[in-house]
Amino acid sequence: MNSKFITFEGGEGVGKSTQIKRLVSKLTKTGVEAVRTREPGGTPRAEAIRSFLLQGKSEQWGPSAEAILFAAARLDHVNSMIKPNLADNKWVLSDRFCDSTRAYQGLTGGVPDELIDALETLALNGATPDLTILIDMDPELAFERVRKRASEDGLNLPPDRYEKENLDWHRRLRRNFLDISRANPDRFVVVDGNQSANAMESDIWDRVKERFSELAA
Ligand code: Z5A
Repeated sequence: MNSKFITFEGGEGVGKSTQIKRLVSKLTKTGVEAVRTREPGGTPRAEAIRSFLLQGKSEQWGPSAEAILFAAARLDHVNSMIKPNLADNKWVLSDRFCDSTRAYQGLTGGVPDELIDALETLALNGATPDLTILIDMDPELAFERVRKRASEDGLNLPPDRYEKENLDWHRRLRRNFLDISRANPDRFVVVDGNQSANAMESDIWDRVKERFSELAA
């Protein structure tokens, strides 16, 4: 079976990490070799940029500089992790990818389309996802999940770079992700995040089998 590149997108707490793990495990049971990765990050150099970004150290430079940093991390991720695994015939599943830059820094953060387009061309280096799964839900409900996770984990961490934006900002972000999905109907499927993890898992599995008919064989 030919390798595939699948990305998961959406706001914080919608269930991307939970579902990506479940999809890797489903694919593995089907005999597909699948690897999970994330952005920003996925390689040691990109993880170093992740810490810098999410600790808010780049905020004072403005959203265009942040978009460039996300792209720098992505370029290393694509060239050192994503492409080699695809070339090795593995399926690569990434928790966030280029649509996060377009949604967060571009459409919501105000970075012009021309810069976002140029960074995308540079950083993807031809590695366009075969399928992008957008998990869509009301950010207020998603934040309740994040708060519950923090209290169950006994963590009292300060909010990261984007957690501290207000609810209106996150509602705009949600609309922008949906706009991106409508502009790329051949690549995106949109899944309702406001359902149980098991229901979402079977919804996603049905959509993946629909998209890659070789899995159903
Ligand atoms: N960012 C950017 O600005 N530009 C870019 O180009 C890129 C990223 C690539 C990375 O954050 C930040 O970087 C992100 C965008 C920005 N900022 N924000 N905000 P991250 O990687 O640290 O966090 P995240 O991507 O937002 O993930 P998350 O908080 O871990 O959420 P999630 O992966 O979508 O959800 P989860 O971990 O699977 O689930 C959250 C909790 O809900 C957890 O306790 C689960 O057990 C629970 N859960 C999961 N599913 C369900 C269901 N169905 N029902 C009930 N509870 C559930």
